[in-house]
Amino acid sequence: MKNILSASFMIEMIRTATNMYNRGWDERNGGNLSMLLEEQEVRETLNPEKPVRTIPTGFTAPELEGKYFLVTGTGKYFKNVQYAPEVNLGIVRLKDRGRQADLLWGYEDGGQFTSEFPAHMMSHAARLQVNAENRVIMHCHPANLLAMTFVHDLDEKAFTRTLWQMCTECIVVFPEGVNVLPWMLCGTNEIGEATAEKMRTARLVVWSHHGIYGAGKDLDETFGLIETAEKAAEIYMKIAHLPRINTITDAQLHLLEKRFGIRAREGYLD
Ligand code: 2HA
Ligand code: ZN
Repeated sequence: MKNILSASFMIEMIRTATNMYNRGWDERNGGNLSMLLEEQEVRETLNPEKPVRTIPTGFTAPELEGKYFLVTGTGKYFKNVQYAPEVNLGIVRLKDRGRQADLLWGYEDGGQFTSEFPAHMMSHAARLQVNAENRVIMHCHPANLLAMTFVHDLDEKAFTRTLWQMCTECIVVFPEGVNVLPWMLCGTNEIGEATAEKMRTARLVVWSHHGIYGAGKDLDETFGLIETAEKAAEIYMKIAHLPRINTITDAQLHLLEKRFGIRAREGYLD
């Protein structure tokens, strides 16, 4: 059997968690990351019929039964993932209509998956309905997006339009815009359900005064989505207190739609 640490999904996961830490998006145990794995790639590295232990999930997600996920651990620091992946990450397979997860590898100190497991799994289920290629859910605490939720209107259209106006390529990267949740208690099924609902119409969901969720087909795409939104928020925070004498107009945003063959979220442009 192939060494699991040399599997491409593991290498990519470790690199991404490390990049996220280095960006300052994941202080202490902040943030969490999950990726849907193919059964075949899992079987190349371990025997799924021999679970280490079984962990209750606290929710039901029948559509995810039998699916495999590589997930960061609760209380674990992204900073440390590269040094001890077998402690900070785990591979689970959901069973019993999603109510339980067999641990197949990892969390070697007796730990378990992230406290945001409900938000991750419910978001996976929602995104898979929209696009069967979506495999990654990423949560982190980028400073400028967070800062923006204290000073900007939280209306989704207004928030999205501001981000689109901050860098020319934003509308190309996330034409569906960003959805926004008000402050909610994290780690609960309620915030998981609310996030998944928002994931039906956009791959980015801001958690006010907390952070952001991103979804995508792979780790690169998802990282890039959050990176682009965070760059736009950074520019906003640099200029928000200054008189704005120029902007990217709606007419220019329409030109970008044409040039890149994308469609902005219905009703978001004049
Ligand atoms: O502690 O980011 O939302 C990890 C988190 C919770
Ligand atoms: Zn968080």
